[in-house]
Amino acid sequence: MSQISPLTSQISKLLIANRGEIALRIMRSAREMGIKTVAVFSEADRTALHVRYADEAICIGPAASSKSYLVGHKIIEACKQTGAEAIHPGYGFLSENAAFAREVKAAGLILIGPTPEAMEIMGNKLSAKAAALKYDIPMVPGTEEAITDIEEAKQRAIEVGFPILIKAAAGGGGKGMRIVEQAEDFEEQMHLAVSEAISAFGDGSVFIERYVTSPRHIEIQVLGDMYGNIVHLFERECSVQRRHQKVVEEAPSAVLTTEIRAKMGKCAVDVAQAVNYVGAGTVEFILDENLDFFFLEMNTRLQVEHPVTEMITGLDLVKEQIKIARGEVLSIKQEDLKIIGHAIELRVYAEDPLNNFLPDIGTLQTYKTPKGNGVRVDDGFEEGMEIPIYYDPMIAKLITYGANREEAIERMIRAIDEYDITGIQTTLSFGKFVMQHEAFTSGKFDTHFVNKYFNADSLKNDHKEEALLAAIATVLLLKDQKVTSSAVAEIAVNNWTKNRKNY
Ligand code: MV4
Repeated sequence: MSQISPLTSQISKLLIANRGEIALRIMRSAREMGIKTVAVFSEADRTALHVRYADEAICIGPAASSKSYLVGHKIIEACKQTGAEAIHPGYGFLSENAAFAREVKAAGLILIGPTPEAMEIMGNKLSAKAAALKYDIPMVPGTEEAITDIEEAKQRAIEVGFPILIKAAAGGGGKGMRIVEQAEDFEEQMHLAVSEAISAFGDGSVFIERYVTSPRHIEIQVLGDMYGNIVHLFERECSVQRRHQKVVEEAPSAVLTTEIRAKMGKCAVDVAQAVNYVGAGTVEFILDENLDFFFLEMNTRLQVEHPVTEMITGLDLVKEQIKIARGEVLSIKQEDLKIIGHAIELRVYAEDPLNNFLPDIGTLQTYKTPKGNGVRVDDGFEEGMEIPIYYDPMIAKLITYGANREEAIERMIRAIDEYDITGIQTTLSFGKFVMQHEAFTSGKFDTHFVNKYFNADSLKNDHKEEALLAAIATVLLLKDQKVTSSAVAEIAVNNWTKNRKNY
């Protein structure tokens, strides 16, 4: 039962400062709660689904995000114009921007998210680690402060042991990260890391950590209210990634024991506690071969992969975020939380896995989503729509749920086969490759999965089989007609190119 707390505020209209699948995802929860929704959109998104779904919609500028979705004052202005009392920033764009969070507050509006102070501390890996030092949180050995003296840092690197990893404090997406194998390369790599960090983040602060060579990336979902109550909603395994872009996520992880899960969960709650965390957040860890884990950083937003946590806990994270922002006391107790079943998410990108994942733009000529038991599709497109070039190439998130990991995988394969997309190339076939790979099914994989096992040929064989079947079918069809074998071959190839699923 939820308690009535003294500080609740009314949210009758919510502005969603985002686009695509996540804007729709947020609006659906708001609508279920009886909250009116306001969409903002760029000129490229006039006909987008999030605009049509919302109760009201305001154009905030040209296609480029820097002129629309990233312009804080236009979004605050849209709230004033429509009477929205709160803003949900989703992920990306302004979601982790502390300056924006302050402007929203100053305008008398509610930002669905943590305080600007928490965003700021967690926005820097060094200040995040410093905050976590208050508690007994395992961290990778290295330097606790930004490196100012290269010789001193090199001595520390020798103490810690090579290989070491240089990281940018302001970093994200693997930028400004460099592996150093031996002491004599240290100085050169340090200079390269600093200049990369300056050009990417305008901040050249770097630090070092021992390089964990084969880690798994495991993160813990947390929720905190305004009264210091914090719970964790277990882990998500996100090791299947390509160039720091996650491709497959699942919950729970195939390798965590109940004991490690509880320890990691407690650490995540402590990290959140260290910054008086309010709202939904994610604490990121790496896990080594001995199942020892280390805190890396905290993301102060709703994450793309949040649905897998929703599936295994039965919670609606967006609703929880809104209730927290209204000032309600967390209605969830840690001891009541339980993992039920297994969920997997595949990110469907408009990228060609046969061509080095080159972004593929164009029109969704066919777009039919899979349905049925245990299948959830979070998307923002319809058949006939164009994928705009201005934004993230993610078309959809395909999420499957099962009683256990095997069933979730089987459902994912079934759902991938049912998904019918033509007009653009997508990562669906790559997802099927992952689901069928022994390293994935056995659970024995790490962040190197894609580099280690995937090349375009692994998919081409799949297509060869399809081509052969098409050829046989064509021969059977034409066997009564007088045609040459080369003509049969040509027709077969044509049939195959026309009919093959564009995935
Ligand atoms: C590491 C690591 C190994 N050792 N830190 C990459 C992005 C940033 N979030 C942290 N990252 C890593 N930090 C130490 N000390 C390996 C990675 C890493 C990684 C982590 C999570 C998911 C994917 C990754 C891919 C490459 C490297």
